Amino acid sequence: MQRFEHVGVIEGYYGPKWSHADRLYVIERIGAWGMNRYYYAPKDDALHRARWREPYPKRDLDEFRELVDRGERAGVDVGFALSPGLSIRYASADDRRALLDKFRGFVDLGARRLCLALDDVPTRLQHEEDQEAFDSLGDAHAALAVEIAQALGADVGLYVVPTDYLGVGSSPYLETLGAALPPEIEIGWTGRTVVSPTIESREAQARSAALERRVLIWDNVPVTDGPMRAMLHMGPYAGRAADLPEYASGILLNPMEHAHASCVALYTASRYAADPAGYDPETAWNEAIEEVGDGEPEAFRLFVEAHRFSPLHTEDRDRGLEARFAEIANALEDGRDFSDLLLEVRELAQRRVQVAESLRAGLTDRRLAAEIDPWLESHETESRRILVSIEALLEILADAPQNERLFAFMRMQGRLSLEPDNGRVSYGPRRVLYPQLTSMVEDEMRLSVEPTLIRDHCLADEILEFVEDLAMFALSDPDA
Ligand code: LTM
Repeated sequence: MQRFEHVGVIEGYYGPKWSHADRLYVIERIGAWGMNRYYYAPKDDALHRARWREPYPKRDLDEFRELVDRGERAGVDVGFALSPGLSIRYASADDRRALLDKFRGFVDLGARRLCLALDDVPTRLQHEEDQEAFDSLGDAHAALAVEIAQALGADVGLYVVPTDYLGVGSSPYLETLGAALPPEIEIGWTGRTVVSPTIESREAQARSAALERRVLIWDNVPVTDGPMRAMLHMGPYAGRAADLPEYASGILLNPMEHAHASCVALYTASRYAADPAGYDPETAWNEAIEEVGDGEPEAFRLFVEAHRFSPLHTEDRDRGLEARFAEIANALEDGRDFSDLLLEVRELAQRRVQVAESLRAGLTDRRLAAEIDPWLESHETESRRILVSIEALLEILADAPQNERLFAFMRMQGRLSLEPDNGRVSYGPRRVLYPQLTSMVEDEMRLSVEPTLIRDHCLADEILEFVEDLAMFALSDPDA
């Protein structure tokens, strides 16, 4: 039975980078959870990507050295990525030397893992000299990777993130890399799309066959960059096949820009990696809540329940609340009395309205409290919208004079109109685009069949609309 060799994090998203303190924190946490890799690859670090030729200043190098040292103590190999593909001239000896020198700088700090990140760069050779020197982009990438690996020697592990990094089919580009790169060079893959809802073993098998080695999965979980920025992905790691180690040498999770909030997904992934066949996402998620939500685990549980939605969990908005609400809808349809259920939902909503205050005051991890604050706001607002509408419905359906029932509906609308919208998503998205693609090849790029543009999927809105429809029915003139 194969096991994963590499398990950890690749900080490889677009947007604000983690702070040095965040990285030290995550390296320690993941090491304690049995993970063994952290790669530095933030897309918005200009010196990693757009201005890759320029050296890092001493201050950055000192911090990098501290990461390597901390990693050593925590059992985590700290690696560094460079992403030269936006401007490199593959045929230029000067460019290749500049890249190698910069990689060597990381080795001098003690790093023994490097990553050549060629994702999200032009998918054709751009420069005339390159078109003359190489038959294809694949040839240029293969030649560069082999040269770097040979120059750095066997002590350094090289991870290549190819330009064609998703999908299940093969391509001439992938076959070129597979055939040219020695087996000890790891090659990346994100699954059948960018944020793969599941990773099936037959998909991994196909990609590993094309690349002639086990793939090292760059898993875009729980990342929320680009059009996903309004989301907070707090669900458990899920949907990855139990026999993935047969075809994958490891998994590296690409986190959210919120380092501490990413720890729910990271912890659960560590449990999956330790025992893919025995992994139970909900057990791991409950353990993560206790640890990450230290100080206020019950409030934290209610909060993360409302932030589980992601391509891995497209039905999760707040399962407890949703189940009770569905019972009301069923009772109404069957003509049964649902007043007790309404009281129960009111209580669920009251508890949820308190969550933000409890977490602001009681979470032990203050950095986590700060990261999630915009979502505490949206959670509080949406919870209050639910509570206001349920309280109004209780009044509207009460045995009371018609004018009082009608005023209750108007008061409800007045209160709802004052609720702010900060654009963050709680209880499921009103609108979000997931960057799900079928191919990274320029002319073949299409949106995939996975849920991509999600609209009108907020549970708070659904509860509100249910209440409004019922209220309008109960309050309208039956003879009109
Ligand atoms: O996934 C890869 C290999 N590259 C980029 C990431 O940098 C980015 O964070 C994710 C999610 O948007 N998508 C990518 O294509």
